[in-house]
Amino acid sequence: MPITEVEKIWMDGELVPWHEAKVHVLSHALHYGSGVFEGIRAYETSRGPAVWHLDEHVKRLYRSAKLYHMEIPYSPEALVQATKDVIRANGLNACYIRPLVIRGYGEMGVNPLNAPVNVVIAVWPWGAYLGEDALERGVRIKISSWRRNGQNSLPSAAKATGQYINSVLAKVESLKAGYDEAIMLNEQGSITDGSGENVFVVRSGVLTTPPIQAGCLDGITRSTVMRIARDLGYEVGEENLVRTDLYNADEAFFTGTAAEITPIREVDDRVVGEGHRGPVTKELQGAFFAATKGETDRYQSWLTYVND
Ligand code: PPE
Repeated sequence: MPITEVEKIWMDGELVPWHEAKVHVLSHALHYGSGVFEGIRAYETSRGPAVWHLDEHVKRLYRSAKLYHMEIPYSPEALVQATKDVIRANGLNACYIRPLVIRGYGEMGVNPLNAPVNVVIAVWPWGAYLGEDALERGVRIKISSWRRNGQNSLPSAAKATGQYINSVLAKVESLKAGYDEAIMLNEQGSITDGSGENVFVVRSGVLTTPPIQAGCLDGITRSTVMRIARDLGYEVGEENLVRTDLYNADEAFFTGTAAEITPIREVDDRVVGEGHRGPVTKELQGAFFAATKGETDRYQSWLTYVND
């Protein structure tokens, strides 16, 4: 998806012009994937832009950094403030937010420990991740022939840049075969997640999503949707799923910061349910988007208002 450029990027404590936010080609992370990152969204509300689950995303960023022995040279509070500052500096009402912590320039060789740690927060307007009509029509997906990286190779508890090369294999395979997205199985054959989304199935009014231990990212939208669904009275379980659980579901959908709640209408050329967005998915989308706009009192604490 092409990037919509804005004015400024927050880089190592300063707001720099978009085209000056550069790193050296010998930066460690470019060669060895030694970076951790987040994907966050800010939504438009009647009180101005508000960042969705900012504290949760910042916490996950620190957990990811800890796994790779990266010391982030800022406090979580400073990164929260920087996020607000960069949104304000660009005058955005709604945007995607990409914090990135990398091992920078100064050392070559796999050992990252002596390379500096650089921190960037970029923002830009980003529409529907899987296409403009995907939120309504749903997407066609394929179970990838590529397996998800295992918990003892590239742990899914961290959101590291390097592990996305695994997602790239799956995503490209699915696109070249004419699908919109891929889902990867783990080495045991259970469903993990999409190349950039968690997955849920609905059957007889019960929602099920794979447990984190299956190898999916501990998605913040996943937890949010579990909470919203329970509040709406649905039973929600975390259980290992196999590919036929997707084929035989009444409904299936993806969750993710970028993907939000995207219905899945076909898996491996099998129509899921009625082949369009189902009623449960629609209800969850309605509750989700109302909350992002600040319209739901009980979920106000999930929003950080940029202008406060
Ligand atoms: N699984 C994967 C592999 C993943 O990358 C994401 C987020 C999720 C699940 C959902 O997690 P959460 O956003 O916390 O609900 N993927 C991010 C990056 C997408 C990209 O193409 O870049 C995102 O959605 O921001």
